[in-house]
Amino acid sequence: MGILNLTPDSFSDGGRHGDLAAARAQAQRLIAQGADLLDIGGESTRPGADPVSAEDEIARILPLITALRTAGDIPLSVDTMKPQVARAAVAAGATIWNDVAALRYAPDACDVAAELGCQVVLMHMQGEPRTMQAAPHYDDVVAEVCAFLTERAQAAMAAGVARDKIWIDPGIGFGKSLDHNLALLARLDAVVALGFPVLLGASRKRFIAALHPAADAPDARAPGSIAAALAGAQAGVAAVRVHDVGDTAQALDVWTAIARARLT
Ligand code: HH2
Repeated sequence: MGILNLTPDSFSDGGRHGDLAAARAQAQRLIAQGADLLDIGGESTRPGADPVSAEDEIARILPLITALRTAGDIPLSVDTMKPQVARAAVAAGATIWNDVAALRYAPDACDVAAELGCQVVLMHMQGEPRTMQAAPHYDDVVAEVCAFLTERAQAAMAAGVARDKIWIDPGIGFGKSLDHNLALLARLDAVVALGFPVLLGASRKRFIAALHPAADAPDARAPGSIAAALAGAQAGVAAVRVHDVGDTAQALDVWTAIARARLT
């Protein structure tokens, strides 16, 4: 899953694809590099980010979704917490609602997901984006994230979302310390064992710089991001959400070939 943020302030690619022509060009680059789907976002969820109105978010993302839907058939995902934004994106041709709030942002979120009939990604986050990194705390992060994801999947299904439309995501970096992120990356098999396809989003995140201080700039974090993606592949995740699509695709192709050769 290639990341395309149409935000002025995303931690890695914020402000880079502001106008429609630049965003379309970036989408074409990600597709050429091997993306199987694109995740389009109009609000940054980085720690400390300022909230955006639904109207502004829709105005940022809709022209691109419409243009990409007309030009080709790559599946499109909309990265939003707001049912109103998901509704507009799906009407314009997105087929996946990627929700970092796991359908908790608005009281009608589960009902809207059911009504839209799209796929939905339920991500774990402790707290809310503005303050989530202040003092994250867990007694057992893996068990608590798994319990949360199970509860959210049940809530979605109780509202009428079909089981086979649900993805889950442990939410690397969302209300988590370095140790919490590492514990989750080490036990992705436990998340996979919950029985839903897992999306992993570790790309260019801050924990990489914590482990390798020379990677302070987000776009210097591709190698660490790829290491995390390979840990995901090893555990059986269904997709990785990444900025560096070409490099990640190359690493995954080699890793997959080695894994297959092991079986023959
Ligand atoms: N991470 C980010 C945003 N959306 N969605 C899922 N499902 N999983 C993630 O890990 C995830 C996500 C944060 O990264 P990015 O979009 O690059 O930055 P920003 O939130 O600043 O726009």
